Amino acid sequence: MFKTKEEFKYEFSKRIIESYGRTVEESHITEKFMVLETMVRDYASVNWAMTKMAIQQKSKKQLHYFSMEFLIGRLLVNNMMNLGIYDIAKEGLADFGINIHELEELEADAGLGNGGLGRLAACFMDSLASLSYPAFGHTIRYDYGFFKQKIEDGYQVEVPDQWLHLGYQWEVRKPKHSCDVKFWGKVIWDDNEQKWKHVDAEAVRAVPYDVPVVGNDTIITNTLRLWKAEPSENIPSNKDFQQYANEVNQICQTLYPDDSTLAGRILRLKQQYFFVAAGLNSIIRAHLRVYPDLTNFADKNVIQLNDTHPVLVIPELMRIFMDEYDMGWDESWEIVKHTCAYTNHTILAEALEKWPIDVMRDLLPRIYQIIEEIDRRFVGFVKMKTDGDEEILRKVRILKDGQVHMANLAIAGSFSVNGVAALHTEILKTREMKEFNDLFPGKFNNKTNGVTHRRWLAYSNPELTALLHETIGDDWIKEPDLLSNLNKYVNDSIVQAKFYNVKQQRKQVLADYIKEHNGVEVDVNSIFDIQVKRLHAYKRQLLNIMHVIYLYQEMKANPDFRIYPHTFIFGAKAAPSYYFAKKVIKLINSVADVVNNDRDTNAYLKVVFLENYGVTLAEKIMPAADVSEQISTAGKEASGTGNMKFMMNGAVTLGTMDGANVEMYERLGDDNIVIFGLKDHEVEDLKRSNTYSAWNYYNNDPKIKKVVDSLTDGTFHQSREEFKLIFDELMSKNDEYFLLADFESYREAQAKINELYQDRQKWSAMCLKNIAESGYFSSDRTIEEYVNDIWHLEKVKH
Ligand code: B1H
Repeated sequence: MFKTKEEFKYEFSKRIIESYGRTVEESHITEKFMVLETMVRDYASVNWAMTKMAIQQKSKKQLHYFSMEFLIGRLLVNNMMNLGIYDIAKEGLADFGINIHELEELEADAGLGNGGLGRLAACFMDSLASLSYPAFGHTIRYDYGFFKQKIEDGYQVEVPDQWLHLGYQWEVRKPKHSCDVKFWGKVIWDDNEQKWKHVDAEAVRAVPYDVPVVGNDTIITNTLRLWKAEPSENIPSNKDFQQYANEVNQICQTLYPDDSTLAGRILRLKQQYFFVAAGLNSIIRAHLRVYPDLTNFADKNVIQLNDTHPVLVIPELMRIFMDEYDMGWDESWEIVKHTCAYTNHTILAEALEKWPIDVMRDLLPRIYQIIEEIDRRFVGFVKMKTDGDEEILRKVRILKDGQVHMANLAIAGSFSVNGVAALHTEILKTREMKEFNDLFPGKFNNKTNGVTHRRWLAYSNPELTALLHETIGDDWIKEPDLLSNLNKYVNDSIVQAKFYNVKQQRKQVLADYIKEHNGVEVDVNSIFDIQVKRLHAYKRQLLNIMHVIYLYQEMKANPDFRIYPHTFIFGAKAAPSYYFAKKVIKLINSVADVVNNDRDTNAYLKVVFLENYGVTLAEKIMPAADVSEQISTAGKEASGTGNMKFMMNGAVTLGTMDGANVEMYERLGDDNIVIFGLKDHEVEDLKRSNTYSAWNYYNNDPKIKKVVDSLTDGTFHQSREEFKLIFDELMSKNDEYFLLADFESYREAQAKINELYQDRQKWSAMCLKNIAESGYFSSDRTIEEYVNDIWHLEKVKH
């Protein structure tokens, strides 16, 4: 493998000639890109093979992270940097007259996920490899990732994400690890063999594509296994092949871009069982290549279930142990319970998965039968523990109301249940899952989320990284806690000035992007106030834009009222069927049109909606923010992870006491974060007492009335019907997420930001403090906690 620039150049030109029969100069830019990616993958392959051998030979326990989503984003720069070959490649390419950044831009953003949950899985894979822990990720190889968002006339339009267009150089197809997964059919008792048999089933071939997960400064290279569905060799006899093939191809066609409702029910359940069954099959076979039987399965494997989507792991493992390896129920159940751990990511009722019993019974007859037995035994256990308390039983049962309750199955069948931030876990333990917490003392635990500081700071913000290196050295890359060494420099005016410069540079990069993509000129001296995340009512992008409307109205009405110049920046995809969310996008764009073109105010106020927010765009946005908007209704955002990325890049959070904001506040204190709004218990009290009235706020606060009225009086759209849906959500439906209750406190918090920013030194000190305290929010810390409390892995050394 190449070690010097000259070796790199030799290898690069050799590969171009071998692959395309041309010289480097003659080759097309996509050919250069594909050869570079292949070279990096092959470079990683040596360590990859060694890692697999080391795990086998040293009989290490492995983690298997099952997730319907891995929002990995681009890998080229990340992998080259982690391998320490970025500079060699960059300079070698430059000698050929190739700008490495142009090649980087050709890589598709692998969007195999919706949002925070999928990006968390990707950050975890990076930390696991970088900390040298043996880990496998299992997911689906979707033909189309999360849709690309276009904005047309202010409306969101969804375009398919053809991420496999140029092929995916990172993946390696592994047909030898293929297996069949069975659907439909029926279950019969075989008297001869004395066991249950699944007959007349339809088989689907599962083929794995492995992607190397390259750690930073380690020889450990883990695997992300993407499962693809193909027609089996055992073609069903009762179906036309074309129809069968179409049905098979549908399984991996699209990611469900909907994290608010469950769509396409049967297909989604098929997806879940498909990758769960395939993944487990490969794990069992790998286990039996090293050990004589499955009795030590739980000692050598731990399976983390990323939300309820992969919870069929529990009954499927039972099926494998009992039906394929002749183990008894009790022995199988003990192993399953010691292997599986479950992470809960939300308390939103609509996201808690339930499957109609008849759907499950038809599609997965043997699995359903096993779930029935799990439920039957669980009912016995609960009755025994609670002296037959019917109310508790009703809450915790797995099968009820004609549905299979997946979270209940997950809790019953795993040894650990964790929430993703302290407040979220507390709410699970004391409110949402209280009965379970009483039944299983000690099973519930908290693992506050984190993000990889390598991608989100070191690689995406090289300017800030250089400043950190000259100020506190580079040990923080290995040990992110050492960012706290920056605490010594928070009040150092030279470091403050340098930080301010870095921030201005990064704001310029984003401003250039905005100019190019939105055609809007924004002032880098204005406050960049940014809210980027999925669009959802509880995340309250609407509160943000309502406050913008208020500022605009106030400046129009009162020539003495002027704010320090602000640029309010939004980025958010709405689920395609989520009409309210799509209307909020249209509202933001309509407000932007009016405000940006109003000469009375546009020196003070601009609004920008960035289209197609995703991992790659986030890498440009995070470094450029002055203010990070984290304004969900308290109790609703389980953790948030964007909040952490902003913090690491030196933005000040404007947030509610929700999710991980609470833990940021604990570290930063009142002086370095701006908190507003109702607390979780206050929201709960309001709900319980049934006293909240949106109309009271509307009638008693003229500012609120004026803003709300502007939704339907033609200010932002000629049709008064355009934003009626939003008006109704606030007024007729009594404002479920308490925007009006929090409006005044939000307005005051914004006014405070307006003041604070104008003291440049003080502001820079706040930003530096945020960076200094952000080490805690590295996913390296989160992973170490999972390892110590749940997974019990050992580091691998070759
Ligand atoms: C989170 C989801 C989610 N929580 C259902 N739940 C989905 C639910 O396709 N679906 O059906 C997809 C995703 N995603 C997020 O997880 C939380 O809202 C964030 O607060 C949290 O930071 C993130 C990671 O834990």
